Amino acid sequence: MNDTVKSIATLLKDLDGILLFPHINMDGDALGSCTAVCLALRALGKKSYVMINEPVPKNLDFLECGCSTNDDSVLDEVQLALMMDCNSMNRIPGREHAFERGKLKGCIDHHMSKSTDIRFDFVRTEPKAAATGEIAYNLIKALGVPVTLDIANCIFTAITTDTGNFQHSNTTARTHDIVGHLHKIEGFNSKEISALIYDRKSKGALKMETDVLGSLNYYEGGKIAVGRITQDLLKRNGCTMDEADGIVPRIMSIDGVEIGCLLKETEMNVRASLRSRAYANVERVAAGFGGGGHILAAGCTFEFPIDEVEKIIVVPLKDALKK
Ligand SMILES: [Mn+2]
Repeated sequence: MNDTVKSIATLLKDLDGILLFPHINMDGDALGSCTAVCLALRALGKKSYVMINEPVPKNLDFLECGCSTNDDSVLDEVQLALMMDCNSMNRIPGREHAFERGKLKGCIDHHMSKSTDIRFDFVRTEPKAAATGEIAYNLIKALGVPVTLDIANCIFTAITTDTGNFQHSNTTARTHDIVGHLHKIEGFNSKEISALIYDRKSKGALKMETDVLGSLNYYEGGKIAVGRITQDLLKRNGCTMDEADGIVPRIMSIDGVEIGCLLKETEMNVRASLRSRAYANVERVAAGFGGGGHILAAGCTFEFPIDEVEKIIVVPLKDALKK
């Protein structure tokens, strides 16, 4: 099942009371896509909110636009619960009940992995879309809603963050076409938004980045680089995990690295962020541990200590180099 953006727009026009769900550890694409669509639905006079249950990362604070709430009782009736940039209940922990309230359930995403735990009434998956924000943009156009400055900022953020600022191989002509349209919106300033996203690092975050990059473990002659963020490291630098966003691209900027892996120790588990430069399929590695993502960018979680995680994950990462 893959519904068209047009058919979803037609359906949305008849609905009211819509909750939008970005994935846990929200990023610019998840929150930007949800907020953009929320604003478009509000422009059509509909009640709509973005349902979150964690703080918005500091560098994305401008994406809220008065849309987000952690209280689903703001809506008496939820005619649609819509997941964006994710497709499974385990990506919205703590918000399952709110999602279940949706009389209809929908999904708009660009990840390859298929949901097995939700019966969606409609799904739009575009694995070739650089960001869910591209699909959100097309949906907003199909709804006939004018793109406001707030919507443009949300879509731009979704796209710039998911493309590594237009450097990843997922960047296409369509990506630039959409951003080209955003530049025509009155007041739109990509430099200003980029500075909000990328240039508000704390001194502690920069110190943490330096610590991680200075203690990378290399494997297979430097083709694999593994970094670690422990709770201790966060505390020492007065940082939160969302401030670690810029580290993976730095790992991938090292000459000769094909696979970058960043292990993040949270209070409950260890999350692995995996990236590959050109050919290694890290989506397959992540899927082997119950995670998912894209061929060149994926993630998974582990329930044991970070030292063990490194030993375990390096084995399939080495295999991924051969395929
Ligand atoms: Mn995305």
